[in-house]
Amino acid sequence: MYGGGGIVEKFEGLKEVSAEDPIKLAEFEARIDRGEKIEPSDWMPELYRKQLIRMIEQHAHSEIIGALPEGTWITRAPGFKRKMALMAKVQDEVGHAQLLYSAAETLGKPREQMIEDLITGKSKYSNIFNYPAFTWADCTVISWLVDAGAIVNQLANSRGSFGPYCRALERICAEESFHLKYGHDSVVHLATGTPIQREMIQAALNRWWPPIMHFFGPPDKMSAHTEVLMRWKVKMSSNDDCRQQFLDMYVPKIWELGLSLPDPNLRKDSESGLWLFTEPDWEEFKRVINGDGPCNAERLSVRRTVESRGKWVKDALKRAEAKYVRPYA
Ligand code: BYC
Repeated sequence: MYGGGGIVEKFEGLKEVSAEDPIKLAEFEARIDRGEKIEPSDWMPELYRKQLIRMIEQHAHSEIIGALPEGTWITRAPGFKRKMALMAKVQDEVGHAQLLYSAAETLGKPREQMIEDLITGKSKYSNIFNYPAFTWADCTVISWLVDAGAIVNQLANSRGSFGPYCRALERICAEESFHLKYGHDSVVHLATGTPIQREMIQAALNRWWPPIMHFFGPPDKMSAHTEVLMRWKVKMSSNDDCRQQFLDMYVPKIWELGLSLPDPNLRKDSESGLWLFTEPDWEEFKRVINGDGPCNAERLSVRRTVESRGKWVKDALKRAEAKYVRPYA
């Protein structure tokens, strides 16, 4: 089935793949087809390594930057219980970044380089975190629907081919499912509250809907990486499939709360079973992921400040030979 030539032909446009040893490539693809996990010390095509580093690194950056819009609400959360829950959630997101940076490091890119590429704007991170969380309702929409979208994508990919990424995703999904419950509870509280609370949550939903539609990535026909990533089981569900699954699971729940969505064309087609919607503005998406969204500059500036303020801690940790100096009493 895997005559090396056949595989290489399918990747005709991809010079890097056709330069690989065809026998090793065939063995690699056969392992993937059998559902085996690829581990960091196993042979892998350079393109697989590169694509994984790109995707896992962007994912890690998204977690660490994603902690910022909700993080700003910790001091302003309504009530002690919600403050505690939000604090734990934000801490989890930063923990997810740690897991993901470790998974990406196994592929050979040092963490310092990844952080450098984030703060210099070289690497991407999720579009969604470049929008402001003006009100507490914005914060609850992130906790519910952004986490919901993330779970759809991550649950699928946790069954993928690269061992360290899959194991990180399994743990992340378990934690995200608590976030989802907390987010849902917070949204229900507002949606069943006073008229002002209902107005707040509706306004937040209207603001976040377009970036949420963007969150799953461009339509499959415009997606640059889906084909090769799905072939090698890094992505187990395409951008369009994840978006459809999200709409199927969450639009009815949003409508049940008496809330509306800012898309008059949004409906489920009874024949195809697919959701129909107005295409979100893909030009805006491109601008935002390339650094020109409402909050990109602010988000990166926070990370740069954190890096420069925390540098002495990292330097101290690296100097194992340095003697501990007793502080004055
Ligand atoms: N945002 O060929 P495509 C969380 C880029 S955080 C920005 O379809 P691919 C949370 C894409 O990178 C969890 N950029 O790409 C945290 C590519 O650009 P480059 C976030 C995007 O990789 C805190 C170009 O567009 N989840 O849950 O096949 C609080 C072409 O796209 C986006 C992940 O990171 C986007 N939305 O598929 C609360 C999941 N979409 O690299 C919650 C991991 C596309 O060629 N990532 N681009 O310059 C993935 O699953 C995939 O990378 C994507 C995109 C589905 C996002």
